[in-house]
Amino acid sequence: MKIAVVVDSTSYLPKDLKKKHDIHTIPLNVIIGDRSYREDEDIDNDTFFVSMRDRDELPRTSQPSIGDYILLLESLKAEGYTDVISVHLSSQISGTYQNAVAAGQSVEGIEVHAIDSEVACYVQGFIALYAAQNKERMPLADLLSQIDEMKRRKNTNAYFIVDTLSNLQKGGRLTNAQALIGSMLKVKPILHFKDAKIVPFEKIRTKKKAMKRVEEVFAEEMAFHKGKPITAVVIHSNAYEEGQRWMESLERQYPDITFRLSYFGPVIATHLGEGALGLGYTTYEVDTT
Ligand code: MYR
Repeated sequence: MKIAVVVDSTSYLPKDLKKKHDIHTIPLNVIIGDRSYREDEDIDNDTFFVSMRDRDELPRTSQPSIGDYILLLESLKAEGYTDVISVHLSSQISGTYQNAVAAGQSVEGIEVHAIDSEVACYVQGFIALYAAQNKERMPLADLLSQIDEMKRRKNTNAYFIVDTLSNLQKGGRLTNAQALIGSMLKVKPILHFKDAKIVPFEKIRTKKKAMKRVEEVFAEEMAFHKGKPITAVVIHSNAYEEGQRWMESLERQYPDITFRLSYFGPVIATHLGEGALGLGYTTYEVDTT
């Protein structure tokens, strides 16, 4: 048995880290005007944010096609892989996971174990890292059941704050959007994933207070998980300095926790807009160096 680990581009794990752990990537696409770009390959963050600002209409996004996925599986099979653990953003916000399952069913000789991370971004990346770092250390069935446990009981969790709900609403990725928008126009909502869907956690008046509230919830969850090897991540949408300051302040409060700074790339930033911030963590040991 030879196991490959695949993650889609929305994990935004650094290229070097993926290389170190032999993690393969399948890109999602962002469509600006009439051009489609494969995330991470055809467009970088700076170019994306400039184009988004320059246009009236929002970019669109799309999952990798089944055909793209089949090509990746064929090349992994040619390299001798027999199994693939394929980690994807939540199946309730993208068809990526479903396409991984469908592609797996149509290629003989390689088995795809598709994982619906039920989150996205670097937090989903934690699962891919855990899979890659343990695929030779434990039987596959045990690893898959550990991954399942990693998603439960807030062992891997995230909160995020957006400047406006408008992108999420236009892109149709907010559950019960119509009912919420009216009551949330003048607030900075804290959002999270529940049953793999994006739902509001709390409504707060200002971004500063929303960040403080996320810190309070984080503190409660860290107390609950006391003694576990936490790795946490601050994620920003084209707000590097704000993200960096938040991460440094958290590092001072939690000297025992490893913090990373990451970003919302083109596909996710299309739906969150600029200025969004996220804080996520896992209680499972992962090497992010
Ligand atoms: C597609 O077109 O298939 C991609 C759709 C992506 C929707 C993204 C919605 C926002 C996710 C926020 C994740 C925050 C994690 C901390």
